[in-house]
Amino acid sequence: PFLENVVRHENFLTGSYDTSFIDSTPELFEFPVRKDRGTKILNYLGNVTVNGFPGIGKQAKPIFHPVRKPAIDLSVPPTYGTKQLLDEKGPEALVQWIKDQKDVLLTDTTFRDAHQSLLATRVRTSDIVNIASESARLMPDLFSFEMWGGATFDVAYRFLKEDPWERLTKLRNQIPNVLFQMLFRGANAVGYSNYPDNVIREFIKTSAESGIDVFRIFDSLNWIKGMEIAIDATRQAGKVAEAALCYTGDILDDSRAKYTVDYYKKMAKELEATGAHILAIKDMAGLLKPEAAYRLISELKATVDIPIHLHSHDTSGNGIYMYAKAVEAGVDIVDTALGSMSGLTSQPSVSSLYYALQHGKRQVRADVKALESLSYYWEDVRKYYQNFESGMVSPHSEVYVHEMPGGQYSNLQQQAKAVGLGERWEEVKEMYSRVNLLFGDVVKVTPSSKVIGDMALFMVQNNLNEISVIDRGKTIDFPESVIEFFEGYIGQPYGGFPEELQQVILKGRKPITVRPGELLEDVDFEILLNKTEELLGHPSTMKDALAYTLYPKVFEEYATTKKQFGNISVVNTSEFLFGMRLGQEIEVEIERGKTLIIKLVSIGEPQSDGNRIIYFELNGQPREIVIQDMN
Ligand code: 3PY
Ligand code: ZN
Repeated sequence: PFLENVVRHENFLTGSYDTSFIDSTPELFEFPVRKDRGTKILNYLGNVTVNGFPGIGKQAKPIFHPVRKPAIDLSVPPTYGTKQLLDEKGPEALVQWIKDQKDVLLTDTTFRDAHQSLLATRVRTSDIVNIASESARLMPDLFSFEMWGGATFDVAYRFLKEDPWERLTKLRNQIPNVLFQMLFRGANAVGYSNYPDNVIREFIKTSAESGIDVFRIFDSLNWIKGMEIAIDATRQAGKVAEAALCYTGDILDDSRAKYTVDYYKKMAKELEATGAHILAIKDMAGLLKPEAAYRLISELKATVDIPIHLHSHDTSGNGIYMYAKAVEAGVDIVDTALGSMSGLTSQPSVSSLYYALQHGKRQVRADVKALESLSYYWEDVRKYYQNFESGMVSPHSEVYVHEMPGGQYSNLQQQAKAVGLGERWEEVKEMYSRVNLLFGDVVKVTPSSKVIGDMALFMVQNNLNEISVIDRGKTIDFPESVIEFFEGYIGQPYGGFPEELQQVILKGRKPITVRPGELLEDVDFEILLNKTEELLGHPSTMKDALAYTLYPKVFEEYATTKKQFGNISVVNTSEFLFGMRLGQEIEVEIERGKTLIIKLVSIGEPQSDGNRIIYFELNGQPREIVIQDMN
């Protein structure tokens, strides 16, 4: 706008300006709110009011009360924490500090896995940023905030139509004192298939520069080759490489002989040798039972020298008991969520763990009252997202049978609804465990869990079973993700692929046995930068280029929506998801100090072409918007 103002100014046009021109012409600095920003937001609001939000549909807008926030003095800076320790002294010193702690340390997952697991990852940046400054001050003793990665990257572009990199930047600005941790799927980055090595390296480098400190790196088949590049890139960025072994099966069950204590010990040793600063036990489904946790952690402690960080999900209801046993066995860090965002498919509750360990040998270092005050905020925010709840209201010990990751449960359920299988959810879950055995009992975590989920949906939808899949397989078009899996493009499963099934699915195609990254050509970021610039209609960055590489179609749709509706991340969640009520007036701050006052006056009847005219007032001026009624 500044340049536009300059070139249109009459002194500029007539050439009669000198060096004091800018100083003496203050009106150049008054940038009008470009008219189309308001129109675009009205278009969004009109559209969601008439057509509803994907996954919610059109329904009466619920009444939401203002969220409760802890009343604290934000002018007092947050106290020194792990972030400063890492920045000042480096990863090795941080590792030593972890080992020196007597108390058990915590990672809070409320900003990432908790809502990925309870609310299909739908929590928006504005709702997280709104409590960030308070969180920095009320949880300074945390080891880390897990606040990025996993599904949050994809879902931000795909459903929330916002830029996940902005979430990282905004949170980093408000939380200067605690480490930021992300979940990284090894060679699959934050996507669902392997990417070229230069994509993995560039993603880690850019994320590290943007504020991520701890990279929890895993491979969805526990294939260490799939993790090596990411571990190396993290170390090169001077950040903390937390390499994970994914826990599946049951080490105490002799009838599940595939994944034994020795299997995990061997993997842990290899990860340590590969350069891990910390070993994570990623119990993504919550299958680790209390006695098994005690045994596994005791043995791993005797096997590796690096600290152990335990991640789990409370689906079975045994989470706190299990964590207590892990603490007894010497685990260094565990993952918890704030009370109102904990339990069930999410992590165990931080305050429950606090009380469980209170006055014991190893305790949780936290201000439990402060935790409760933050939990009230999330109790209120969670209500906005009620339509994305899985419907699970009590512990499901059946997780020990289906073994579905907590982060997948509500997402797969949404996927099942989307393909018309919402009513057959019980069957889908049962099929999920059958597909696992059909595929040779694999580690199930994104993306291998998505392959199992896609196949389970496909088999239920097409009334297939273990026998007909083979018998009729030659004429069946299997889901793309299943074909890729059997081709070896997400890595090699422990124990290999079931051969007969592999042949049926691949129909003559040859599977690969090497690391896919060895075959995939590096991407040319120059080309991708140009492409994303063209899509967005403004200069793009490496962040855009990376997002486009991982999700070309999703990014294209995101760019189209952005052109159509502008930056809709500024709209409050109640309006973003449910639109407006007739007569309602709202304020939308489109940038600091620039607020639109929007009133929905009336909604016209549908016309013969299906369009409706929506009558708004924008800053007191009447405005009409035409919306296609899709109902
Ligand atoms: C993810 O990869 O998104 C996960 O949460 C795996 O547990
Ligand atoms: Zn998880």
